[in-house]
Amino acid sequence: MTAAPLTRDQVESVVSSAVRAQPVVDMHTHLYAPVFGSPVPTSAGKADRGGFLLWGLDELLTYHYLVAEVYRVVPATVLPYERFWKMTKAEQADHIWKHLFVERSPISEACRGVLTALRKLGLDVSDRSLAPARKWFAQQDPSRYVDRVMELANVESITMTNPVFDDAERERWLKGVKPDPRFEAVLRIDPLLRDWPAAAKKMHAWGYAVGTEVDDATVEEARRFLRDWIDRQKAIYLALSLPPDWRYPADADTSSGGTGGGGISAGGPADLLARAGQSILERVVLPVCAERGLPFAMMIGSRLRVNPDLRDAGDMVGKADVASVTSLARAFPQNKFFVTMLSRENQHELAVAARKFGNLMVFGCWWFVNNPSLIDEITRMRVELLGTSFIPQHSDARVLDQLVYKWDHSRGLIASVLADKYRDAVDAGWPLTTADVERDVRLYLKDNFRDFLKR
Ligand code: FIX
Ligand code: ZN
Repeated sequence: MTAAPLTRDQVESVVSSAVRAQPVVDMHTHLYAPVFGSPVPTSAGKADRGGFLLWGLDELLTYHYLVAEVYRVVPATVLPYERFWKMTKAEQADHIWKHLFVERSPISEACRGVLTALRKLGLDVSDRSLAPARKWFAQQDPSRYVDRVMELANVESITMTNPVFDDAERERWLKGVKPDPRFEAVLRIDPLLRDWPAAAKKMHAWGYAVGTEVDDATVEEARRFLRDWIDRQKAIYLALSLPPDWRYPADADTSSGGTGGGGISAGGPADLLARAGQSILERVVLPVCAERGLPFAMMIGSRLRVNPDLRDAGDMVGKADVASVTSLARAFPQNKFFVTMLSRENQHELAVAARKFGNLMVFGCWWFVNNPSLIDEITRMRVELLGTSFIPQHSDARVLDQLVYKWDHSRGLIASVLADKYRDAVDAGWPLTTADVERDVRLYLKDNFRDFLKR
């Protein structure tokens, strides 16, 4: 017997409960399983020794989003970058807390996120002091803390980002590492397309007979390199980010409004780099992804290190070319593409592109569009254009505790959009049930991702 259809007034609470109750599979983060190790705080005056799994108050406060924001308040002419980077994490955190939380109201999304995380962890900062919170974090046991955060955030699986061209990452895998099954690996390969000559040099040193020239021998060896690392990491997809001026094909003429291509000086070094990247994409990355049935994730629109002194905080957004995405999806129908774009201006065109290609899965409100006003706008537009066939969000968390706030904030926004859309369906006479809502929410927060991996 089918359950009684929901009334218009029942929709909001049913949707909100379903969204809160549905465990999330977080398809893109920079988090690591505890087995990779965590940074070891060092004494004052020295920066912390690097580590993989970042967690706790000082990491929350020194998130690169907040570093960028504090440098708007205390400029480099007052606090030279080098001096900031020489501080310990605790000293950096104190500096950010003072200037962005105490001396000004913490109302940016990144500031608000810290407050949400602390509140939901049961910490009280009403006295505006960090001391009690610091004491509490110092008492947490990292391995049990992962369980607590995943439970609080209602996240059942964390997808890592594993950049094979990063020496520390590569060494860690070569030593042998078996992540906890709740953490899944993604083979991140940005230099392959962003800087093939540099990538080729590293790969050659690692024993793969590749050359700068992308000839048949290099193609075979580069494919072997990817297969080796997919197997070593048990990677569930391959990923990279691309600059706003990435084009596919690299040399298509766009002066006549042609589809895709162009945007990079013809014949210059940039053009050669673009052509090498295109060969690697067409002859190495996509064939290996297709043979292994793995999606290829493209995160498009990040212009890296426009202010190098800010390090990870120094990256910028740029409007990219959606026609290049459609050219690629059309040229490689046997491949599966996850795509997210960084510029607000690209979102509508990308959603329409996804209507044209079933092998294109749009995901997330990435980085500079991961803010309430834009999550609402983008999710509303995507539901109107794509229905239930997209992945509304990923956290991009770099610090474990961020899962608590990123998913709390996003669940609220996604629920609000869905409630409006379900009310419209009820108003149009559709006999919507709670089971329908729960099924759709599971698609949005888990099954669209899992099913696309298996497709
Ligand atoms: O390329 C990426 O995976 C980006 O998400 C990161 O590079 C970026 O720093 C980030 O963490 C944004 O949220
Ligand atoms: Zn990321």
